[in-house]
Amino acid sequence: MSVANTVEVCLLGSQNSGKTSIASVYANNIFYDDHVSSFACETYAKNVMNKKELTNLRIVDTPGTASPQVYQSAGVILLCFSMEDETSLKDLKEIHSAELSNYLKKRTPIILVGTKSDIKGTTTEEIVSFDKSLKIAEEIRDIYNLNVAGVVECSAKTKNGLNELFEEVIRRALNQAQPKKEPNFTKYLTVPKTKKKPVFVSVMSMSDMDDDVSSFVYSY
Ligand SMILES: Nc1nc2c(ncn2[C@@H]2O[C@H](COP(=O)(O)OP(=O)(O)OP(=O)(O)O)[C@@H](O)[C@H]2O)c(=O)[nH]1
Ligand SMILES: [Mg+2]
Repeated sequence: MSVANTVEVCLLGSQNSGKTSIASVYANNIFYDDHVSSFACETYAKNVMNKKELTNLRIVDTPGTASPQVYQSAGVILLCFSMEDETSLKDLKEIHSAELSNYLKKRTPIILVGTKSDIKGTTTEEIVSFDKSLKIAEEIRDIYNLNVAGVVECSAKTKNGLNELFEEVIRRALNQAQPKKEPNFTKYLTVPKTKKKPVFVSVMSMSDMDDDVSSFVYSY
């Protein structure tokens, strides 16, 4: 089966927020317990079935921030925070969104991703609640007029919520209809009205691609 379309998604967020783990587990099924800080952007790729068509998903993992060219070309942006570290959530508002509002010229859909959801119930430390992350998501949407689609909680360690996250990424990138019922670890926001036209990722034919190579990684 040939690839019907390509979707690029960019992972941003503080150090240690679990970006590489999300990309590595979803694309290659590999989870590392040790934290090895990323120093450069790295792109993971995976072919995913979506509505009986093959979508080539390119997941751009960053060291936390990236030059505008990197996220400007993405069809969806994932702003990641660790559910065990409230500062990483605040950083999304104070650092990452402030930068996006300056350099992101398109209405790219943005999803806040609460990572490490498996720690719920395993620690006495306070973890970031869904309500808290939703409040920040709404603030980012309203203060910076960014196209914040919602919040998804997931775990790279247990894979809980990971498929749903990337299904949502593909739906948003290709502007497909949302499911009628949200999973209970997901909350979508109402998108503010804007005069700007929405920009969607280009849908291209990649029939010459080797379908057997469903997952690979390269750096730049
Ligand atoms: N319990 C748990 N730990 C996780 C999960 N995801 C990542 N971690 C751990 O969190 C640490 C950081 O994960 P990374 O994926 O390297 O984080 P990162 O955001 O890429 O970090 P930088 O590259 O430094 O920005 C590692 O020790 C991971 O094992 C998760 O879902 N659950
Ligand atoms: Mg990393």
